[in-house]
Amino acid sequence: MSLDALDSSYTLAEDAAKQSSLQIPSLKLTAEKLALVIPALCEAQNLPGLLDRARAALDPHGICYEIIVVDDDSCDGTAEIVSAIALKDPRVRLLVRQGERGLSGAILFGWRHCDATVLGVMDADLQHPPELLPALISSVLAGHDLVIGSRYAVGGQLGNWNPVRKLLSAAAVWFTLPIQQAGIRAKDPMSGFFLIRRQCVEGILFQPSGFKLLLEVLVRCHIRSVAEIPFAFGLRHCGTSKASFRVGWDYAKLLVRLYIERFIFRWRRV
Ligand SMILES: Nc1nc2c(ncn2[C@@H]2O[C@H](COP(=O)(O)OP(=O)(O)OP(=O)(O)O)[C@@H](O)[C@H]2O)c(=O)[nH]1
Ligand SMILES: [Mg+2]
Repeated sequence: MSLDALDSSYTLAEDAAKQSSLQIPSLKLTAEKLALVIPALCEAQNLPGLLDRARAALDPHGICYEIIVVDDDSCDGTAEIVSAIALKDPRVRLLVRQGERGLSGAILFGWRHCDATVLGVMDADLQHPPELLPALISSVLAGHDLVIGSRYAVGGQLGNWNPVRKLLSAAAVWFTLPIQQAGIRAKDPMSGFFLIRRQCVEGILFQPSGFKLLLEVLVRCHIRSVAEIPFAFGLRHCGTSKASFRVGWDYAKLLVRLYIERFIFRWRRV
């Protein structure tokens, strides 16, 4: 799936808190716009609080933005709740996909259905602090193509994970190191919280069924510079996790595919 196929109780890590209070250039003045996609599957209880906090974080900075919730036809009233909010605030939009599933596909769907110059994503379950958004935008406007809310950057935290999950996560990150592009290697290539310049993802083919879009971005896109801003990964506020054995299996398949692309196809072209 390529973008040009269509029209177009957390605590902020100290550094991040400092950065989020920075004065940032107005996106209005720079003719730029942020589209923040929130992929959602049965997140009705989390979204009102998240949307309130995201708007409260962005509004004081005069940023031109829209928040797009991409719901895969959840049956818990997610669409109804977001529609009611969107009726009162046109900067909030709801897109519903029917008969489709897949986190990466949902994000790409939202990005394709907007005209923003800066594209972003964050989870719906409040594990990603919306108060970090101004710092992320500031960093994009300062010249970085990709800015990641990072659990592994100095000052970031993984949260209340058990040691086995921490170990698996660290191993999963380690396996990405050989395939990430030299010079722009990220410490947290599996974060679901990042902003990227639109031109970096246009024309790139991604795997819509995947759960780790950022890794594909880091491997496949032409990115000149990456910044990571630390944050403390929170606990899921309400609802249930969609991470499953299947997600782990899909991740393993994605890694194999990226390794093949990186080392075998490239080798053959030589
Ligand atoms: N639209 C859509 N959203 C999805 C899908 N799968 C997951 N999501 C959303 O993607 C985000 C990440 O999913 P989570 O279940 O929180 O995954 P996780 O954060 O890795 O796992 P936990 O730490 O256990 O919460 C959440 O906002 C989900 O609602 C999907 O198939 N379609
Ligand atoms: Mg989550």
